[in-house]
Amino acid sequence: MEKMLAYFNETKNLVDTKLKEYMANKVPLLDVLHESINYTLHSGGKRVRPLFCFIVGELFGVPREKLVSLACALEMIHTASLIMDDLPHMDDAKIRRGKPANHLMYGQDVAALASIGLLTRAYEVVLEDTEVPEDKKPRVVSKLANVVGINGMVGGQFVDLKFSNKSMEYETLEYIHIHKTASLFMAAGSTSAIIGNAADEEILALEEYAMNLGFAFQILDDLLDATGSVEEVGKSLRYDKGNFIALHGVEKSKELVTEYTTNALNAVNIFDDKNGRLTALAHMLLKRKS
Ligand code: GRG
Repeated sequence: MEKMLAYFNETKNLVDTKLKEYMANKVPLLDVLHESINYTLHSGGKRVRPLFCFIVGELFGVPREKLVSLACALEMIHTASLIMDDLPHMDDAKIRRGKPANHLMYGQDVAALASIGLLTRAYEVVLEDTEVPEDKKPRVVSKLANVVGINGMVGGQFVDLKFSNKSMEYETLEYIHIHKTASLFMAAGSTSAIIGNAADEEILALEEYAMNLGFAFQILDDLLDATGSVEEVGKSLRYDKGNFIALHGVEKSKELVTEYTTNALNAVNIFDDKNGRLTALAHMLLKRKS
């Protein structure tokens, strides 16, 4: 586990440095917009999606410099979604990563623009990166667009806003979490695998792993909402909407975390002794407290 933590910190530092480069401001008139973007981009995110992207790259022998723009793009999409999710007409959250939400610092107008600015920059950095093979870019960018769009996070957020309540069907909850949370994990795995020339069955195995891990991650998020404190978890907690805890209770939800994690690990058995870091990542996420 210590080795994994060292690897985690290495990739996190690489991503942090590159994100600063990508989001450096060259136009003084845009200072406040960049401040708003960088406020949330560098407010202590765990960088889990980039980490998964690098782990998958390693499976296929892809050097980190070929993946760093993609890893940053995943984090930019994730951060854009957090800023938007916290807005008053969405989740109306006041605290994110232990700090005031972006719109409370910069206003709703600036926060909305920061989110869109980050989102669009994500596509730009991958497309402009000469390290990413040209023939892979259309498939990678298409996956990244798909995961955000109507059949991805936007759709998941819509269903969450309009249909989430304590008595909703399990299928509705499943739809929300596959699209809001698991799908970006899946895209992190599949886009990195595409750059690594993975076979279709390997991409499918990684998507299966990511979907199950994303689910376990989300149930854990709900458990933290239900049993943690704002100070510990570092964000506004949601008790009001339907979630795994409302549907199954705390104990059953904990069992589900283990069940989905086991499914995730089974999915990547095809990589035999090369799946050590995927196993370590799953165990690390199981232990998270925020
Ligand atoms: C992509 C701009 C854009 C919009 C899409 C707003 C929206 C539509 C979707 C919301 C998606 C969302 C916020 C899902 C929650 C996912 C989740 C479990 C977040 C917590 O992830 P961590 O723990 O967070 O990795 P840190 O703080 O570590 O980065």
